Amino acid sequence: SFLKKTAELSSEVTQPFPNSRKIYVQGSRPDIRVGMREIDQHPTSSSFGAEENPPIPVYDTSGPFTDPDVSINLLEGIPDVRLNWILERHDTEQLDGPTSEYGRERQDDPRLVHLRFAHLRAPRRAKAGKNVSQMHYARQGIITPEMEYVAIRENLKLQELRNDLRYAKLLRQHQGHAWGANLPEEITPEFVRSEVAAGRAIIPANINHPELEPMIIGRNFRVKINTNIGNSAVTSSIEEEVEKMAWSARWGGDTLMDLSTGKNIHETREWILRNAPMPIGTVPIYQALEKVNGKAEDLTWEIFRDTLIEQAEQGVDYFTIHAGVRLAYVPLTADRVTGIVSRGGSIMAKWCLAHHKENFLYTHFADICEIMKAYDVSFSLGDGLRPGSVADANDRAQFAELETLGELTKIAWEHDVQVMIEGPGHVPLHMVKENMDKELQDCFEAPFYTLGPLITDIAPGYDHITSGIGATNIGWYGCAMLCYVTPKEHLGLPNKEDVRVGIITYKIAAHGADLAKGWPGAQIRDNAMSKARFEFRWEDQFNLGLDPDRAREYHDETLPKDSAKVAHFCSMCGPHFCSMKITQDVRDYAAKQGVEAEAALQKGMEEKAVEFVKTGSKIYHQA
Ligand code: IRN
Ligand code: FE2
Repeated sequence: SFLKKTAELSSEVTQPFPNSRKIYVQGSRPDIRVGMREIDQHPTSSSFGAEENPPIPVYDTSGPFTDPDVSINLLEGIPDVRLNWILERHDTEQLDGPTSEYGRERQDDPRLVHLRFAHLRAPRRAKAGKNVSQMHYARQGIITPEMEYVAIRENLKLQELRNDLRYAKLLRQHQGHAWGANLPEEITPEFVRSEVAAGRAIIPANINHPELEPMIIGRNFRVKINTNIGNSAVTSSIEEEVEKMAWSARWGGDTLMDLSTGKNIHETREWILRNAPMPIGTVPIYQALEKVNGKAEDLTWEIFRDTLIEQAEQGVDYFTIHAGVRLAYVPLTADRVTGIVSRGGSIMAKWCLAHHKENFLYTHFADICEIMKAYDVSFSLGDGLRPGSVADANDRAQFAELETLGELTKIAWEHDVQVMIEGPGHVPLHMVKENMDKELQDCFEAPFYTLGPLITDIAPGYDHITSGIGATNIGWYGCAMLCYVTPKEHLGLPNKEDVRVGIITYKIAAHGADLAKGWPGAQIRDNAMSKARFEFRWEDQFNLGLDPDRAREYHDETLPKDSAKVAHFCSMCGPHFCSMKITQDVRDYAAKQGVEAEAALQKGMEEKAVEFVKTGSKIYHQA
């Protein structure tokens, strides 16, 4: 009954987006099929006839969940789209079973056996002496299928659109400004390779996560967002966590961190991974702490090491490792307003103080690299000393840690292990740019991955916004990935609705940054939306949005009738005072009269002025 119950996702998660189609763009070989979504639009009808509005392709993180042609059985996991790429490299070997102690003990768990049979999978590991990281391949000049996949994904059919007359106007775009970045006109697989080789971008892709649809994190690519699930909920079940993962994929989460700490942690992770199209990250020190019953001082390198291997063999794509919390930095937090706010940071600080020894993650860093490269797990070097209040922003503790993360980046790169750097936290707006600049300098341009930052501390309940503002700014300055914050930040565990709001907020931040940077083609969706809005194509306006359901719901709150979906007004200004309606009337008038636009505008406005005086009492709202 347990298995039966967890076999299906809710229709809320799997229903296709309105008027959208899942499409696949094929690469140089048939098994490189990159999923995208295309939003169909209605034609424009005017007095001059009907004009076709072409479909708008959008980046799609929802994997197979929104593809009606793929039937999902959570018991079996989603298709292994990447498996053949891993096998054909002939540099890995399949193990008899998990090699970690903890993994072995759970090998025959009835809740896992099913998944493993379905996939006939035991973990794989690099053959002796081999390094299976994408960075390692890139540095040898090899373009992997994963690299080609992300190149197609980032391009989003732009070349095709440029050759299609129907998109001519939609391609109009303002000149952006990318701070010190180098955005190409077209993303080629070779460009992807060179960015990964240089360490400026990472493709988190564990060889034990064959279900992954590869994606790239780097400042010369689209800005990405990370979502978190799990947390401390003792109440939430495995099925709920899997549902949350799919929910995150649906709304646009590019990566997902499983921060579960409760019971069934290993089993939950297995279910998530076998069904996750996006890279999955974890903070292994959380599970290690559970293994010593929450007593930080009892942590050992051996327990931590076993946890790393356990999770690497399950397929976790990136690990947050708080190796920059050095013993000498802990006293630097003494005068802070909010001390150490990072969970992982506080665990390591406690261990350092209890033993008066250097952080074992720091002293064993090279050993960690050996594990990472045997599975291609990427580092997300943790910001254990990030500021938890604007008062503590950019202080010595924070920056001392950042400098150490730079030192560790170099060591990881000597092993060809992929790295990104975690960043703050709470930072007032005028101090945000310094964070980005210093990260690029100290960490040799490794991708930055920040939590917000929150630009003020005064708005509990709205911290998706306080942080979304900081995130938009740092994304523009060159931050590669933004860790989402939900409205429940500082207050409680987010529910499904909070997750959705958090994701949409961060999609706005990431897209705003792409626009500001001048990412090629970023503005197409805005242009399509604005055209639909101007032409009162209400359905298209909803459907082109990040959250079509919410847009429709808000519209229908005051004008629920179907007829309102073609009306040339909304309830905001009412029928007579819609500026867009007036402009259109003016244009029609100009076309009919054959008068110059300027003159028509003048004349039209005078007529509207008369109308205004007559019907002024009908204003419903004013924004
Ligand atoms: C991102 C940037 N800085 C921190 N994060 C995320 O915060 C990190 O990736 C993880 O998901 C979460 C919890 O980290 P701490 O509190 O253990 O540092
Ligand atoms: Fe905070």
